Amino acid sequence: MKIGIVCYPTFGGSGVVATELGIALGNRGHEVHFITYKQPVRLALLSSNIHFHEVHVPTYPLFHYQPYELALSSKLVDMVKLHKIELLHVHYAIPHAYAGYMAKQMLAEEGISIPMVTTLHGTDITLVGSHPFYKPAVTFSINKSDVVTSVSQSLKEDTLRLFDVKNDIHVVPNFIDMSKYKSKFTDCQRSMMADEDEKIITHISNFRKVKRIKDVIRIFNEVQKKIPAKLLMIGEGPEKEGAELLCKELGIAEKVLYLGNSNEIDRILCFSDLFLLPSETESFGLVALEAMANSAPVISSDTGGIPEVNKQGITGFLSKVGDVEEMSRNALKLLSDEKMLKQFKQNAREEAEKFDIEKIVPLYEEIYQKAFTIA
Ligand code: GMT
Repeated sequence: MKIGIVCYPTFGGSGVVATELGIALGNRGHEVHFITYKQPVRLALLSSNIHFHEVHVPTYPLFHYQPYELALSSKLVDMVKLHKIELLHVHYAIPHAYAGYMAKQMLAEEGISIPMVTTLHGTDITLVGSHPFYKPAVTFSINKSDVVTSVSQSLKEDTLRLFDVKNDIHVVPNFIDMSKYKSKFTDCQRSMMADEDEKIITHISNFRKVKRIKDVIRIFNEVQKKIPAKLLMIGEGPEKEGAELLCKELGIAEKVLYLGNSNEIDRILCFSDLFLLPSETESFGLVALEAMANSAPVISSDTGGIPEVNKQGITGFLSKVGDVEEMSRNALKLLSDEKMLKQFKQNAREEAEKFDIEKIVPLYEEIYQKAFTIA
């Protein structure tokens, strides 16, 4: 199959999922074309059947906002015609599903019919998409997609609650390539981050409000009062400065390392004892799955799709959003009981295996076949 993938090329989960899916489809013999404004961060290697086409948006002083949707839909039309792309898979409704639908319509004018699969990822529904300023366009583009998928049951329910959706939503969970975790990294840099006797706690995100970064710091603050520990913070975003200030105020700045963005998070997760994800909402929590694949148990909030990934009392603990006290207690309970910690680490890894890419990619291939019969 010749598949065009549209996604955000950044560090966010939707871009990561789209990129890993495209690579896996390429490995399974499909021809994959990524169409976006920058080469996706996880797309290190292009090959004979994995291509990248950059969307250029020329700036013009008249425009206060440059029309990306227009440039994207035009590029989609050109690429579909040039490479004979047979199906479009757009990740994140805004504005990709909208631009995809416009491309479909333009192609139809020329007698070319192409199915479009839209995957909803979370904030395109819960935070941004349901805003009254976007809602009519998002509802329209979801309803005009030939097949719609969501990354969790929880996101499907949110979509049905927030939008007047006419078509079915298929739940296809996010995934992880477990073959990457068969062997441990040999150049493990644990000793550069912490002393032997210190536990390592990790948080990775885009440091936006929804991630409740200050809860991460407060949980760590409670833990480090009782046991030697370091907190590794990976990512960049608007809440970072406030978090750094809070660390200073609490007198723990030396125990918290901010490592910036990284596309090699496994090299840090591989020696992490615990992962913190106290988000306000999370459609899935791909990063929790990545932590679990690296045998790190997860202390998280009990919200959105997180309970579909992190299992209470098995792979970690879940608490009400903002319940820093309980999250700290659970973190301490786990980190101070070596036997329990070992068991949770093993459980986390085993649970992650249920989301192995080998099990999930065929589900997308089935969805593509279905899209052909609908379009
Ligand atoms: O976490 C973010 O804010 C980034 C966002 C994105 O669009 O990349 O992540 C969303 O999609 C991920 C992949 O499907 C999910 O794992 C994240 O849970 C989801 N984020 C939210 O729902 C807040």
